[in-house]
Formats: sequence, C-alpha cells, structure tokens
Amino acid sequence: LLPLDWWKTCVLYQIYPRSFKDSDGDGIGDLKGIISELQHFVDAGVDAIWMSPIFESPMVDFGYDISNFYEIHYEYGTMEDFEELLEKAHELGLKVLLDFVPNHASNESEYFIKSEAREPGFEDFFVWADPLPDTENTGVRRPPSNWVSQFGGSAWEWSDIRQQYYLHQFAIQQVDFDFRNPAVKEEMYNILRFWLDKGADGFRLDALPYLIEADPADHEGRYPDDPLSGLAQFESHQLGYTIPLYTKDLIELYDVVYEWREFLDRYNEEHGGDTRVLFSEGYANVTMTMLYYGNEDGAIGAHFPFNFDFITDLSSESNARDFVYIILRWLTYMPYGGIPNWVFGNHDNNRMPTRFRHDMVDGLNSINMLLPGVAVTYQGEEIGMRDGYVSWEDTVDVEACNRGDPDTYHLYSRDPARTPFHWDNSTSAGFSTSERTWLPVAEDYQEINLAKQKEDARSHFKNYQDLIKLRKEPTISHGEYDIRALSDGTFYLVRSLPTHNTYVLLFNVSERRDTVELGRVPHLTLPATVEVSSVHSARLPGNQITGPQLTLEAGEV
Ligand code: ISL
Repeated sequence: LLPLDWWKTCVLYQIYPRSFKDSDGDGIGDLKGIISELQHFVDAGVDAIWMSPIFESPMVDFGYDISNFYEIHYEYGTMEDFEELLEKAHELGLKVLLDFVPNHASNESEYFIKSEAREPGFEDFFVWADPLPDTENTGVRRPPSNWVSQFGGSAWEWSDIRQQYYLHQFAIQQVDFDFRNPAVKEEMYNILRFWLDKGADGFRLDALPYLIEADPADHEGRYPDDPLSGLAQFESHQLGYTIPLYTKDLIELYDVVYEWREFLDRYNEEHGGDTRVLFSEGYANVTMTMLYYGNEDGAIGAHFPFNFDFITDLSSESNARDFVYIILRWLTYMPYGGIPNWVFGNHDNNRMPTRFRHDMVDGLNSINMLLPGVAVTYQGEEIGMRDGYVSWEDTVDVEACNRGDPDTYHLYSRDPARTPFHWDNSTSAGFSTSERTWLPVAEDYQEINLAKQKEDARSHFKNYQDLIKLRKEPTISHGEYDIRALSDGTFYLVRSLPTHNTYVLLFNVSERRDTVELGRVPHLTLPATVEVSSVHSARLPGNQITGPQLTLEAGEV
C-alpha cells in the first residue's frame, strides 16, 4: 500500500480562537491559550488545526473583517505568540492552517482608507460605483443595483468622502475587493506568501462564492439588478428578496482559485517540505461546489472544497435513505481522483447535536471518521457540545443584530455555536479564569465537559479517540466503501480491503428502536466484534455480535 500524502486522510480540527482557551483572564480566547492546549489535539489524535481569523480586526464580524492582513489581533496575542504556536505545533507533528479572507477587508484597513481617498494605486482596490442617474429629478440617491448583503440591507453603502457607493456583500464594515483589478490579486499573493514564509501549512479560503460580481462592461455600463425571487414574504433588501445571479458563483471566480493553486504548487516545489494545502469555503449547489476541485479542462483548484451537505441537506428529520443519498451524492459528483471530506458543523451553523439529536453524536462522529477522505471536526464536537443559550441582550453576532430583533434574532444568530469550549466543571468551564466571558458559557458545562469525559468509563471523547485510532487501519485509509440503507432507520457503511479486516458501521438515525437483518450486509462475517459503540449502547467494545438480527436503539451506532 502506498502511503498517502498527509492531508488526504487527516483529521482537521477547526478552532474558533475567541472561544477556545483564554490565557490572560480577559474572557477572550487567545494564542497562548491555544498553545497551552496543543496536547489536547495529540491526545485526541487530530492531525491538523485550522483557526478562524487571528489577524488585526475591529471585530465587527469577529475577525472576518481584517484591518491588517499582516498582523496578529492584539486580543489574541503577538506575532511572537503565533511563531511559538507554529513551532510547538510542528514539534508535536500538528499542521497549522490559517483562515484567508480574500473577499473583503475592514473599512478600517489602510487599503480602504487610501481607496476612499482615491490614492493612486488604491483607487480601484474595491468595487466603487456611482448612484443611479436621477432621471426623474427625485433628489433621492439610489444605489447602483438591488443587490442584497448577506447580513441584510442593501449591499451598497454610500461614502461621503468619495461621493460614491462601495460594495459589501457582508457587513457594511466588510468592503468587497475588486478582483478584476490585477493589483488586488498581486496583494493577495503577497499575503499568502507572507504567512507561508512564516511556516503556515495552508489556508482555509473564506467566502469564495462572493469573490467576483458582474462586470458593468457586460451590462451597458451599469450593475445589473439581480432577478427578484418573487417570494412575497421578502421585502426589499432582505436576504431572499433576490436570486443572487450577478453576485454569487460567477464562473470567473474559479479561475482565481486555480491561480492560487498554481501559486501554491510552485511554492511547494520551490520550498520542499510537507505539502501546503488550500481548503475552500462556500455554500453552493453540488455542480458549482465541485468546480473548486478543478474543471474539465484540467485546471486544478482547492485540495478540496468543504462539504457542507451534512449541514445544509441533513437534520434530525432525515431518514437513513437521506443519509446514504447525501453521502453518495458527494462521492458521485466528485471529480476522479478527488479527496472527499465530511463536515458536521462550524462557527456559522448550529452545533451538530443541536441540528441532529444528542443520541446521534457518536454515530455522526463515526461516519465522519470512517468514510474515506478527510474528517473535519468543529471544536466541541469531540465531546458532543450543544448550542449555548445566548439572550438578545448578550447577542453580539453582527448577522443577528442586523437581521433580527428580540423575537427573531435566534433564527439568524451564530453566537450559540460560538460559546466557549468546555474544558472542565470549574469557573467558566475552565475556558477562562474570569466569570465574564465574551459570550456566556453554555449552561450544560457541568454535564458535558472534557475532564469528565476523560474520567467516565464511556464517553463521546473516548469514542472519538477510538475512532481516530481505527482510522489508521489500512482498510479505512485505503479501502473500498459500500453504503446502503437497510430500513428507513438504519444504514450500513462497509469498509473493506483484500487481506485486511473489514469494518461495518450500522447507524440507526431514527428516533425509534430498529431491528435489521445482518445477512443483508455484504462482507460481514459473523460472529463480529464490536470496536466502537454509542455511549448509550448496551453493546460494549469487545462484545461479540452473532446475529442473525441486530436491534439498535434510537441514534445508536
Ligand atoms: O454561513 C453561511 C450559511 O450558513 C454563509 O452564507 C456564510 O456567510 C458564507 O459562507 C461566508 O462565511 C464566511 O465569511 C463570512 C463570515 O461572517 C463567516 O463567519 C465565514 O465563515 C464573512 O467573512
């Protein structure tokens, strides 16, 4: 068996730095905190970490509004802290990926200040446009088009200084770069090179579907209106009011990704060492998503685009057939030779046990770890953390504040998935020595925390560790897969490899007890030995399964 390049089988762990570990008692996570807990990744068996943005930022969107792409944000630490983090992580054999946010910069960045003042070289760094001509002499200034921001309201904001509108597909303080300007592309290479030279092992690429918008040159000199969705419940400039035809998934954006890949491959070639990688982020339909891997002309893009299908297409309502269908969809559409990946949550979506059910945590972690390709974990999934409750008064997420009110904010808020990590049952769950944390600690931390799960005879964390150990088996890294529903409730995933052990996962995703015929599972020879099972399962690791039937409780794996 040929060994595979590190990233093809890695467990990739997302850190949300603000909520991971606070070293200085200000209630905000930081780099020194991450350094102090690197051993957690080694204990768990994680191979690579990626951190949401740690760069200088006014924190309107908690780091996704970068004011200096070459500096570390002061609340998180210093450049020395970052260098120490890299060095210590590398000593422990961990890869470190950064979050690269190319679509926009903070309105407090030098780029924007200079662009707004029309300084030569920066004048066209962002998407600037005049108001619509006031043909009927209304005296009312109107934005260039009907485009809508992801965080609500018009995507155009008036600048008094420049006397023009600028585009922001996210918050008003997140100004969209103009990727048709070669100087912008050049600056992006400078930023990438800067962090690669420091030793970063790669990047998560943020918000790529929004990188490029329609060119007025193709539309008689004006920004074309997006078509109206026609859905009555959406009023002007609400998300859903338009169909983003001219602002999202434009075919030109993939070329930018392919150019970044070329740049990275060249960097890898010139510098040697382990492969540095690009993982792209974007919610799109399956065809558009697959273009991030590459195109039919042979262009190559990201090492993989994050697979959000478990977030967007599955929930506690899904049955076993839905699971099988959604998993196979990715594997079917993926280009030949592509590496799949599985994502169950992130800082933008409700946590995994909240979207699904808590009795499914071990089953979901099992599919993540036993399917072919990369397993992605969002911080907290290894212990089954659920969403925290965040009141309207405590809400800080810009999306919730812009789009919601006290009655509706919970529909939009990303705060519940961002509450601090539960280390133990001490003050602030061991996240901070302070009782006041930037977001409240979830109330269930006494019940769900890492220290307790290390003590307990059976726990989500112990299962997580065991699953990662199983992943190292050649059958899992190199074997074939077969996946099929046995009933509405239960599906199997079989991993097999000639002359090696066969592994069979049986997962009852339903809310009811389900009995299945083991004779229908290919490659399964009885009696079989249990390797891993849900914490609520009566079958313990080491137990024998004789068949011919097997009964699984709700959510049991
Ligand atoms: O979260 C989404 C759907 O669940 C997307 O619309 C998301 O806003 C989009 O994919 C981009 O997200 C990323 O960029 C945003 C930032 O607020 C998010 O936290 C980040 O993950 C703007 O930089």
